[in-house]
Amino acid sequence: MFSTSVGKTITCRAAVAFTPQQPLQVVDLQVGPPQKGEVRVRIQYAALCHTDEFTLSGEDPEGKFPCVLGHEASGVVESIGEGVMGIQPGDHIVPCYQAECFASDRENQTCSMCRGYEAGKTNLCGKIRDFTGKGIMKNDAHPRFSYKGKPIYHFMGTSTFSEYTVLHQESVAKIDKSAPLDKVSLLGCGVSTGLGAVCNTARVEADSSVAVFGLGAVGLAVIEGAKLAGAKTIYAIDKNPDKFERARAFGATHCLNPDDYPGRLIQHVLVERTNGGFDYTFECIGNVNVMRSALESAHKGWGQSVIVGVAGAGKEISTRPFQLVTGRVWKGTAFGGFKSRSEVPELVRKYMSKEIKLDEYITHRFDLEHINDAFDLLRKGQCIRALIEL
Ligand code: NAD
Ligand code: AHE
Ligand code: ZN
Repeated sequence: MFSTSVGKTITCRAAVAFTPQQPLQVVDLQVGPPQKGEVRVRIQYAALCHTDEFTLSGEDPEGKFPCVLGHEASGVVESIGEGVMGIQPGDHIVPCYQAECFASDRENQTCSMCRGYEAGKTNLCGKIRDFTGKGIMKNDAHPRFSYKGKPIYHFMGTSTFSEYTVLHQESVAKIDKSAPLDKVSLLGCGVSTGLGAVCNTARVEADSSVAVFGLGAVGLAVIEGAKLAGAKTIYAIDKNPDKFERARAFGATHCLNPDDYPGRLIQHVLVERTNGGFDYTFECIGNVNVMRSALESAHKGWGQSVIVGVAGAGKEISTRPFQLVTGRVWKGTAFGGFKSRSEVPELVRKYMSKEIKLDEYITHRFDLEHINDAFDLLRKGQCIRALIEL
């Protein structure tokens, strides 16, 4: 199907972020062939996550421009480089910004975080992270993208707002070919993150009480996960009341807008209303003040608060240490603690057997030429997941 392009540079349409805070430009981009350990993929669908908008805003200290954004997607393998194990042209895949390395041969050793005892402690992989953070590939420390002869950087090791992208094999989760590629693209970030924050990071138990701050796709997935875990009470908190109907449909038992309590700290309102606070709270916004509210809404003695949202450059969290001395636990999560390449295929299976939702998160669809309209909707809080069809 792709035989004519193998080993050659492909020219394709891609949305390039040339400078922060400016609309993406859809241009003809050159995508080089995959080198050793790399996989070139025809991206089929890419959703917008708040992290794409956050990076475009210039707030991410790691943001490197010009770049191709996008990290929540699905596609089909076009070609593979030398030494790639277990992935073939034609395979259906989900790119994984959070990599995972496997020991497949002597040359391809696992990193210390994916190996042995440590592997049970974290889903973070150290194999390619230094390179993906710099927007380049590990093999030669250069990007595979170029425009008018100048390099264009990768983003989060994925860069999915392009018809073709090149991934490290450590960032490729091979999935069931019968899964609908539009829906399962969401498992590359937001939905997996929210579900995993509940079941892996917090380990919410049946009958517990949960508060979710921020009702985008990530917050909704936390609600879905909390309902699946059997939580008795699920508070959904957002400043945009348009988000409440969907939150209730996902399983929220109470919805609350902090703006309805002027002059009061929302944690005080919540602690009062729940007779002491929640067993588990989740911040799904990226606002350090809300992170504090979420921590201080957790119950004295045992309440856990999980930071999921990504805060801008220079932002710091604070609370009175007494909040922790008196038993609250403050945690964070990346990709919901899931080991990407091993566990994304299992999440796909759960979707196929109707154990988890995906369709309900997709509110809009655009072609690549209209990707800036999707960014506008996200900024205005009018979409959950907008899918770009490539
Ligand atoms: P989103 O923009 O769709 O949703 C954010 C929600 O927060 C919106 O509904 C908005 O109205 C609400 N909100 C904003 N300010 C608020 C405030 N002060 N009080 C209450 N509600 C407020 O975003 P998303 O795609 O769901 O992502 C959520 C966050 O999670 C982002 O920060 C994103 O970068 C981060 N994220 C983290 C991970 C991870 O692995 N840790 C993965 C995916 C996304
Ligand atoms: N680069 C930023 C932080 C960005 C960040 O925290 N990213 C999340 C994923 S957001 C997905 O939508 C994450 O999982 N980070 C772990 C990692 O290894 O990147 C900064 O502040 O420097
Ligand atoms: Zn994301």
